[in-house]
Amino acid sequence: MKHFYFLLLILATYVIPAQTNAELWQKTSVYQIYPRSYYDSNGDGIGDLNGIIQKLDYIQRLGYETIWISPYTQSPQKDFGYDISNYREIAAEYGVMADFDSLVAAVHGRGMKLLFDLVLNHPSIEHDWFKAAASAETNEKTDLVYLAERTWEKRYATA
Ligand SMILES: [Ca+2]
Repeated sequence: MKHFYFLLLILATYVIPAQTNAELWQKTSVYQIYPRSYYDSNGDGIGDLNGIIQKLDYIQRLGYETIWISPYTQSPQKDFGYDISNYREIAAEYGVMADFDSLVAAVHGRGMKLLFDLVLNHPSIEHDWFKAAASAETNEKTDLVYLAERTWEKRYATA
């Protein structure tokens, strides 16, 4: 799936020509940021939202109009942040919600756009909905979470 997004990014950036009636993704240039390895503003060795803010002028000088940020919400980091355990809270290592609000304001203040990489199709096993769905055969979350893991559990339980 990550390769699909990369291909989409290439198409949006280089292949599809800018058109006046085109959608944003068809006409903008996109700078993709993986926050953990981008810019560390507080010296803890982990990139963070304030680090992104500090680099906005640089990104804009490069000619980019839109920033696409890989997941930055709470995650146990078993899939490099793509395993979200809470979609409503900023991961502590990246900052707090006020930092996120500052990032949005700083991006928009430069006339730039911001894309969020919301990974809704595979939350962490630590997400509340996943835990509820996995706790029993049927409950109110069972239909919301597809548990491929159960296949694995059954496979290894009989081995
Ligand atoms: Ca940091």
